Amino acid sequence: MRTTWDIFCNVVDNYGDIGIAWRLARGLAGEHGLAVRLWVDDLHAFHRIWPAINPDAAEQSCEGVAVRAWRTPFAAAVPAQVVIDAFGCALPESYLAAMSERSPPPVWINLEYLSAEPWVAEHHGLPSPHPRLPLTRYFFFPGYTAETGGLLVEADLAGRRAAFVRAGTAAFWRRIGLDMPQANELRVSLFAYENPALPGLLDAWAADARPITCLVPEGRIIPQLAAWLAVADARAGEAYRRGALRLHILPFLNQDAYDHLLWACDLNFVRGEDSCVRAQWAARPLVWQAYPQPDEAHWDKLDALLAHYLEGLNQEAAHAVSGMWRHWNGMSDVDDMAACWAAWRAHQVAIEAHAANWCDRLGLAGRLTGKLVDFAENKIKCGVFSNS
Ligand code: TRH
Repeated sequence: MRTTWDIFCNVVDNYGDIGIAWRLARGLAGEHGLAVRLWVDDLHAFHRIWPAINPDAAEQSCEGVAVRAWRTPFAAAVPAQVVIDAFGCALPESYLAAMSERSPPPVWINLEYLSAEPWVAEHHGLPSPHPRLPLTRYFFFPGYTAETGGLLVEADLAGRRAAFVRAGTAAFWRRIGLDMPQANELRVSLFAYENPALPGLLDAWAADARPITCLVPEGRIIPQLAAWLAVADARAGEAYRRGALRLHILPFLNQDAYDHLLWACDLNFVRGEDSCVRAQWAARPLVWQAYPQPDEAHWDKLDALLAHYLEGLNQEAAHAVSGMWRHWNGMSDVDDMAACWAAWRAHQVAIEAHAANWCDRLGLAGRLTGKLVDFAENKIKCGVFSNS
């Protein structure tokens, strides 16, 4: 009998929550052969990253995953053997009660946000007894070291990416309406939150000595982009030229096509959590905009990832990368954008080589789906079901 898994995803905002929950569900079902049910409270957000999803269906099956609309009040459902609440979302009370009535109770795991901060390893796997019910919830922390829950990645990703880079880029560019890049051209993807540093970056690109093509999937950055272009709106399918810079607005892509964009570009501006990890697996240089948090808590996250990411890169190139990342995230101790961009350009070759090496090293953290399955199966085998 296949082990049954329930994943609960409450979409707080944006696409990271559902993006990660969907990637995880696909991996557990497709690679591990598990019976996975994914409960999502916002199927419209889901539909955006995976258009095959019907946003109005209470129940549907997609890619071997049973997808369920998570509605209030919550309809009675028999809990799975393993229950995951993604990012600490509160499970429905009736479902929790049903969990506590199961014998043995399910293995209950809270999948946390990813961080490169050192405390993550100490907290990974810790139990927390429920205050009332005979249930124990375990904290599962993704991370960049072997002591953590590792990173979301498919077993065949490196092979698929290599095949795409070898033979698939021309078709990809054609599909989105572009020619192959010129020899000295830089292709950049831009996925970002509103950002006061954007006009400075676009100015620097427009003034670059070599052509730059920037591909922008539709999203929150568009109004700011339109303002810089001095146009009323910018829509998918439109293209603009300012100096050395060509800007192409793309439709929002499905999750797999977005990977192709990351693999095809020379540099990727990414944000949040999932696109940041995908850009690292793309083995290309990236600039990360961390999800803004109160009291600038995201700056610690950014510096923690930089500290890992820059290991092994020569000092000047490392300075150029951290200058770009920190300036892009509003950290004040860095040069203006023109200087940051000039430094990045000056060290581009070293930065590109480093991105490929980093991607090889990332594997040392382990694959999150496999680690999660081992963790849950161990708990099932050991019969660690009570909250003692
Ligand atoms: O959308 P985000 O800003 O999500 C954020 C973060 O996850 C953040 O950590 C979390 O706290 C907050 O939501 C609530 O960025 P992220 O994580 O990169 O997720 C974007 C998803 O959208 C990712 O799965 C890739 C996908 N995507 C597409 O499928 N098509 C596209 O065209 C683009 C640009 C992204």
